[in-house]
Amino acid sequence: MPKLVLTYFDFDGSRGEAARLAMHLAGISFEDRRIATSDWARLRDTTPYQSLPMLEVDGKVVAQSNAINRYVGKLAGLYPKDDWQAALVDELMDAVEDISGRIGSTFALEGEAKKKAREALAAGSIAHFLKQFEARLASAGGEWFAENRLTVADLKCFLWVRWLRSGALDHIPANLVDEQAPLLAKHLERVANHPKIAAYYAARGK
Ligand SMILES: N[C@@H](CCC(=O)N[C@@H](CS)C(=O)NCC(=O)O)C(=O)O
Repeated sequence: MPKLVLTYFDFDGSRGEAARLAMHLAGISFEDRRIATSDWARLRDTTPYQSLPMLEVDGKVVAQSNAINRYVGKLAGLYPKDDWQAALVDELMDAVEDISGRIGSTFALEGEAKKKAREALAAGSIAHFLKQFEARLASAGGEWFAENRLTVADLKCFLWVRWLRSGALDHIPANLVDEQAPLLAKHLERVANHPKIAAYYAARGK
């Protein structure tokens, strides 16, 4: 196994977390380098695209969360070998990036402008993506997004849905997931209750 160092911000979610979970699930040892947001300005230009996560593999660097998820997913046995199943995993992970980016663009807004943008997203793109993810899940058998087993796609979706459902996003109702996509809410519980994932967050006090 190569020497792995995953660099991401010091929180238990978003773009760096699926790779952490995948390595944890597979028992792959890695350095979990968590950086303080106060250090970010200094580190920004040392990363390939001025963003995190990034993964060092025997001293070489790869960036972009989904590239990292695929690479780590292969090491962890959580990425399909079958090309079609792999394409389903890729589709889901890229779609989560699309909708996360749309939500992310509202962070720069304030006051009424933020409220309007978030309410429009909740009623529009977020509702649409939730229903689409649910349809994809249903067509893959209802439990997992590909291969009838947990893959990095399930981890990526779980983290996004958990974020939406946490109520952390002003003007986006925490009950949107349950209202729009009950199958996805069940999927979240399925992933959260995976014994190793539940134990991981319990150990982190989350
Ligand atoms: N497409 C990139 C997006 C990366 C990204 O925007 N990461 C955020 C953290 S989740 C970041 O680095 N923000 C700091 C900044 O943009 O200055 C990926 O999937 O890795």
